[in-house]
Amino acid sequence: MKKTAFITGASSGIGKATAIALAKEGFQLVLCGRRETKLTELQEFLKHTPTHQLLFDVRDKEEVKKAIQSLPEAFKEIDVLINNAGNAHGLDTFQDGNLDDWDAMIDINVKGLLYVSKEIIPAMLKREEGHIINIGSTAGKEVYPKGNVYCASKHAVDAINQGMRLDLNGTGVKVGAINPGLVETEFSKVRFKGDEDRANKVYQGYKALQAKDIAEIICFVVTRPYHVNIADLTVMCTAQASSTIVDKN
Ligand code: NDP
Ligand code: 8X3
Repeated sequence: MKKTAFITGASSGIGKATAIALAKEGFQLVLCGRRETKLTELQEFLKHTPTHQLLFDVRDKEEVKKAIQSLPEAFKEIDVLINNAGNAHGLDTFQDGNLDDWDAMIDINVKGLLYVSKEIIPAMLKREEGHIINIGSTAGKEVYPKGNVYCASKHAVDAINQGMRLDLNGTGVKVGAINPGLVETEFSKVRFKGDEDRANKVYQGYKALQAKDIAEIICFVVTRPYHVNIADLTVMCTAQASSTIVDKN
C-alpha cells in the first residue's frame, strides 16, 4: 500500500516541489492550500499519483478540523505530515510594523501549524507511527533587521518542533525540522505584497536555493529507516553564510 503524505502549502514553492518529489518516491498525497486552481493544476500534473485536494485556511481552526475530518477513507491514514504552509508578510522595522502583517505571520506560521498538527497527531498516536516535518527557517535560528515578527514566528516553529519531539518521544511518531535559507519561490512576492520587481531582486546576483533542492532533502528525510530521525537540519545556498551575509556579484 502506498504511504500517504499530507502537505500544507502544496499550491506553490517548497510544498509543490515536495509533492512532485514524493509522488516520484511512490507516496500518495493530500494537497492543501487555499488556491483551488493551483492545486487542481498540480493534481493534473500528478495524474499517475493518487491525490486528494483539501482547501482550507490554516488560520481557521474550525476549517482545519472540518477539512481533515472530511478526508476519504483511502487518505485518512497519514504517514507523513509536512507542516509547510507559511509566509513572511512585510519587511519593516518593528516601529513601522503593520499589525495585520503581524497577525498573518503569527496566525499562519505558528497557530496554523499547531491546528493542523493537533488534528493529525491523534491518529498517528493510535497507530504508533508517523513522521512530522516542520518547515522552519534560518529566520528561526537568527534574527535579522526588519525580520522581527517573521523571525519570531519561525523561532516559535523551532520551539514547537523541539516540544513536539520531546512530548512524542516513545509514541512511535518522529518529529524533525528543516530550516531553509533563501529559496526562490513565491515567498518574496507574498512578503512584498505582489511587487515582483522587489521580489525578484532578492534572488539576483547569486544562485539561491530552489524549491526542488528542499524537496529532494525532504524525500531523503522521509525515506530513512524508522530508527533514523533527522531532527533539525539547516540548509543554505553556497552563497549564503547567514541571514545577512550573502555573496552577491
Ligand atoms: P510560497 O509563497 O511559494 O508558498 C507558501 C505556501 O503556503 C503556499 O502554498 C500557500 O498556499 C500556503 N499558505 C500561505 N498562507 C496560507 C494560509 N493562510 N492557509 C493555507 N495555506 C497557506 O513560499 P515557500 O514555498 O517559500 O514557503 C513555504 C514554507 O517555507 C513557509 O513556511 C516559509 O516560511 C518557509 N521558508 C521559505 C523560505 C524561502 O526563502 N522561500 C526560506 C525558509 C523557510 P495558498 O496561497 O494556496 O493558500
Ligand atoms: C525565509 C528566509 O531569510 O527571507 O524564511 O527569512 S528569509
